[in-house]
Amino acid sequence: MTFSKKLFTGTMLIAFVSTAFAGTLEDVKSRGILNCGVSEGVPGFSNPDANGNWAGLDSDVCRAVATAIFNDPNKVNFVPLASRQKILAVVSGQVDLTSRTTTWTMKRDTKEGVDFTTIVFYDGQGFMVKKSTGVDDARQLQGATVCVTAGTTTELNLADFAIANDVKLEAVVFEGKKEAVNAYKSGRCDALTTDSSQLAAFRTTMKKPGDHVILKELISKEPLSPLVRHGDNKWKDTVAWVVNGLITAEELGVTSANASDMAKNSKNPTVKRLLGASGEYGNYIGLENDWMLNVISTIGNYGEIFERNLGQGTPLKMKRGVNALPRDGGLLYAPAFR
Ligand SMILES: N[C@@H](CCC(=O)N[C@@H](CS)C(=O)NCC(=O)O)C(=O)O
Repeated sequence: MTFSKKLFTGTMLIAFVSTAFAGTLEDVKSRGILNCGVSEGVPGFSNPDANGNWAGLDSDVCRAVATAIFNDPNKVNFVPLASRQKILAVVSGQVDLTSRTTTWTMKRDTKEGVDFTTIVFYDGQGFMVKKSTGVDDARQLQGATVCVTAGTTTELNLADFAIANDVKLEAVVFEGKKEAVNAYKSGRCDALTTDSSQLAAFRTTMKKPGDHVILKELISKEPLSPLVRHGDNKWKDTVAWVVNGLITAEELGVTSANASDMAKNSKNPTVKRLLGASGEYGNYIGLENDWMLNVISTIGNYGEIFERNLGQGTPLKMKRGVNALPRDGGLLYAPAFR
């Protein structure tokens, strides 16, 4: 046995309520606001700023969906969810969608009552350690204590990693990320593990970020995707095609600055479809035809969202890497907009 685990706080989620639902899109329209599940605070993804406004790539996906429906980015009720709640909140109808660093896995997709929409960020699980330890490879963590959050793929991958590499690790499991990060900060654990992008985000909150290193090796695939309740295909289409539209806009060079001009003047047939100047593409998903024009004018394309929240001008200074378009060497690829 190479892996042991301690559960620190034990509140388990109680059975979920099953409710009768109309179509989610119709519910959202008649409610007049989108209930969007986000994290409890991950800089760059979903994090309340000093004024309590949610900022980040995941929060911007919520705003993009609201703008597609209402032409108003403020028609979002942000619902902070701990990791354990992110699936249940969608299944029970507490939120219309969860946009919260959630990995698309087969079990979640097939057994847990949710559907994933489209990948917004390609991530992988990593480790952060204090520089002073001299550790530069996860296999050197022999005998280490590792802080981790409950209800995550992280917890499962850590166990797999220990078994596959015959590394003896002690997982110290916390209900919330705050507790896990604070435990690492206080020296309770030798390492902290989660999605590598989140480690980069949490490092910015350390007293001396330079004292901590994120090990290069990634031990898992974490394709992050917004998720909706299983079985409402129309709503799934709506959310998926808003994100696909953000990626397509970047491919086509449509930005917040030029979208309205391109809607009027572009001769490119794909641009015209995207911006509602030709075809009925908005109507296909129950929206107005200028849905993406409104989204891009207000929120920007995927590249603008990435740079604003995660890019070089932010404390995270993240490179696009695999989250670049294929023409720039990345994996971010939307299905065809036609
Ligand atoms: N991508 C993984 C991990 C997601 C995750 O969000 N993990 C922790 C990181 S410590 C977390 O809960 N972060 C944000 C929060 O608690 O609000 C999953 O889908 O399970």
